[in-house]
Amino acid sequence: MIYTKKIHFDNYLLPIFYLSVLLFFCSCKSVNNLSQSHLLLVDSNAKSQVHTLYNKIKSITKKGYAFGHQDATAYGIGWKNNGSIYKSDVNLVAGDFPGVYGFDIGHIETKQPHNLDTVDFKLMKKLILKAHKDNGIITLSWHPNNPKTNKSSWDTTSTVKDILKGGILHSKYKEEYLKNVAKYLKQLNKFLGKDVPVVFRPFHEMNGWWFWWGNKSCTPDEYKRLWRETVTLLIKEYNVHNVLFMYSPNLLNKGQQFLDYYPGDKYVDLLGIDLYQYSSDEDYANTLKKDLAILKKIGNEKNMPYALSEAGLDGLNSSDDWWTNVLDKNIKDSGISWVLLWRNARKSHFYVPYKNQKTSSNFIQYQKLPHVLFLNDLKKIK
Ligand code: BMA
Repeated sequence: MIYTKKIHFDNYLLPIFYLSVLLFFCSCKSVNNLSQSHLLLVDSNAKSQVHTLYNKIKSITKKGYAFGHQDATAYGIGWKNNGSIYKSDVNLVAGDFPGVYGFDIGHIETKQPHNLDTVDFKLMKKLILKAHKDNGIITLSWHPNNPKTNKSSWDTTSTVKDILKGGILHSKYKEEYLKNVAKYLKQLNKFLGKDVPVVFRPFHEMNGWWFWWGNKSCTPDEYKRLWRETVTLLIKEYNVHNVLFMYSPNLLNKGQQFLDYYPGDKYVDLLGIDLYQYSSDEDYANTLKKDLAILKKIGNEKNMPYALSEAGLDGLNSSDDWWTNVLDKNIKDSGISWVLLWRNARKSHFYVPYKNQKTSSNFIQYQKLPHVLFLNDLKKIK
């Protein structure tokens, strides 16, 4: 009797048991889906090199963060690359090249031979390929002219709504601007016959007022549509498949949220923020701490890598130990994959020391920190 009853009990429980197992696995899957949502890239047809780059960007944070410099190998203080030299102020001072290379493709949209800062596009392509060959990471910003006025990025004439689908300037944006951008991105394919993967960071600092895609010139909704249409056209219409897409606002002013202009997880692979020093070291330390904590929280929630996409102090005229005591101290625990210092244009506009600049010996110490990864360190990360 007891035996019979037990059999009966088991038979009765069996379907419940299977159902529970099923429910358990389903719930695991949804948790998994959440935490792994960004194993999926924006571009479902991204080349395998793009996946490799994405994994590398994620792996960096296990060791520290990479050091990057805008236009590192294109020019420096007192020199300009004419195609026959390969150097960088970073290397001249500290003996190693940056791990991350920023370039800007502003003016490619109108087929100019060189970008807005006079870097020849053919040379830029060579420098991108060389950086990639050396195991560096490439990130491209874009300062396009205002398509309504043909003036610079800083011409804040309201234009975004006109270049969206249905707008009077849409065909100019699509057929001219984006077609030329796509053409250039697709030309980055000459390394061992394979496409060079890059991080593309268009329409940055949108929460500031100074660009035609900024907060005084378009609404958040128009901005998000611009982003989505741009990404979709590049991938679907122009078959660009060597790109990761990075969303990067500027410093968050009072009342601003990091995600105010965010176009959605389906359209973004990585997050960034641009934070410059405009006043005291102490103020900058606070800015870095505050905004990088926000970036870290959102990056972790979204399971997306993130970077300090632009940073620095123009002219490096504060403390001599700015590199270790201001920059590194306030970013080293933030979980960023890299910091990109802005360009060394001239002695009145530079972000990385040249020989004998007053922070150069501290920069050498900074380069030696084990968690700050320059090119030789980055070569070891797969
Ligand atoms: C700014 C300045 C400009 C430059 C622009 C795009 O911060 O460096 O001189 O044209 O970036 O690189």
